[in-house]
Amino acid sequence: MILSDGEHRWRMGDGTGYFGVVRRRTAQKRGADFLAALVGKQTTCLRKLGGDRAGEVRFGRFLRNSGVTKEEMLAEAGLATGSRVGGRHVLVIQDTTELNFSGHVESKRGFGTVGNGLDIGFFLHPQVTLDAQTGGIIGLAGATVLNRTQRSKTHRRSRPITEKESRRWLDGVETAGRVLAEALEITVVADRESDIYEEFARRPTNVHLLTRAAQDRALTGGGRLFGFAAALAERARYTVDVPAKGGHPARKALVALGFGTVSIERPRNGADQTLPPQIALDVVDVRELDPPRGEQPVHWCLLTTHRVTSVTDAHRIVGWYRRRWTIEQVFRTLKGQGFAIEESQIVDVATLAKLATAALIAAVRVMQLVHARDGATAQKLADAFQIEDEPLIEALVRKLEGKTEKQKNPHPTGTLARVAWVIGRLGGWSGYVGGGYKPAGPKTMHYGLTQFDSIKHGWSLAQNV
Ligand SMILES: [Mn+2]
Repeated sequence: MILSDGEHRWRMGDGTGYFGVVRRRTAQKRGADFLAALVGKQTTCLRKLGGDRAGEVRFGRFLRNSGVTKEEMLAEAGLATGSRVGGRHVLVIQDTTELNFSGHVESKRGFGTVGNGLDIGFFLHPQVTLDAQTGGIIGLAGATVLNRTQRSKTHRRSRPITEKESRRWLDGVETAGRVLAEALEITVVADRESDIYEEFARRPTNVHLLTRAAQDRALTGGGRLFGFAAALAERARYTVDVPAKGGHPARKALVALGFGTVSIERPRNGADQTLPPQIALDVVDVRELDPPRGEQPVHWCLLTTHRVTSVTDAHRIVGWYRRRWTIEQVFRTLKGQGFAIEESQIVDVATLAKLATAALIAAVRVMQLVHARDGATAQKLADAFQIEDEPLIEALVRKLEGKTEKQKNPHPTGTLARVAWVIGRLGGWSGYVGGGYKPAGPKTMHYGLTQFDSIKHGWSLAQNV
């Protein structure tokens, strides 16, 4: 079997070629090669990656012994993302997804349990970076891989597991501030699990927070947060789309928007008593007026360190929070056709964590292209590719364009949309839009990247002659 990142090609079969190359390279570069190799494969299911049983064994050994750690891969991804954020306001969406391998219970070693306490697996907790203005994906800032077997380690018993697990939210904020230091502004966006007093108290000075409230916190001077939010004056009224969920059809909801400033009190129990006793935050509350009977009413109570003093500010905050769906899409891509990470045949947890990390980085790259494909994110090629790739991309445009106007790449040179057109075409997309033709989705983009990486390999060989 051959792995390629478009730049290098290694034969796995003799067991020496790949490792011979690897030893001469820096750790970070190795991480990048490994990722590119992974993107170049259609699935993370080991049997398919390895080809046959013998190949499967070899690939498993490669993953275990390649010397590429998940930390190196994440550092590499973070470095690339950090280099793209200069002068931009970025949203960093963080959330947790559960990888469940209960389909292979008997074969797995070293696993912890996932949410239901019985199945085996672990959690991935990434920080996905977006342009705040357009929503275009810039890349991965970092991620935590959490294996719950840590529960049983004696020396950790002194601290409750819930506290250790909630640490990932604080770590994510710290990572964002460090890795994306070149950004004009950083706003970390997260759901209710991230409503942690310490997170607000310890945020780095260059990071803003936007979190959905989970706790009905005591306010300075009396009263509670949820009562305060419910009593906010209505400042605007508008209609939102509520997507279909669990047997409930999609519907429209009329909502009222309110906002105000609060000072939340340090919790009496649980919180580190050296933290500041109060924190000033702004609240944006979106509440459905007249929810239909039997439907879950729309209600978001958002807490932010940004100042909110106008209806425009409040709408902006809600808009940023709604960008959270991007991370849900990354998770769906990771688990869906193409990557199928939960179907991996790898039996030991350290190797699988490595593979999951690589697949996560690749899934973010795939979603970058999906989001950029219609030009709405107005991104440059450099948000996902190397500037040196441009001559090859232009050669591919010429090769793939048809004779009619409809078959031409409609996007300007140097844009990510132009590259997404190429990658989509390489993945099997017809090139047509509208009239029943579907645009290129994650599976097509993933396959297109495979093709691109092998073409790039051939291209760089030709340039070197
Ligand atoms: Mn969540």
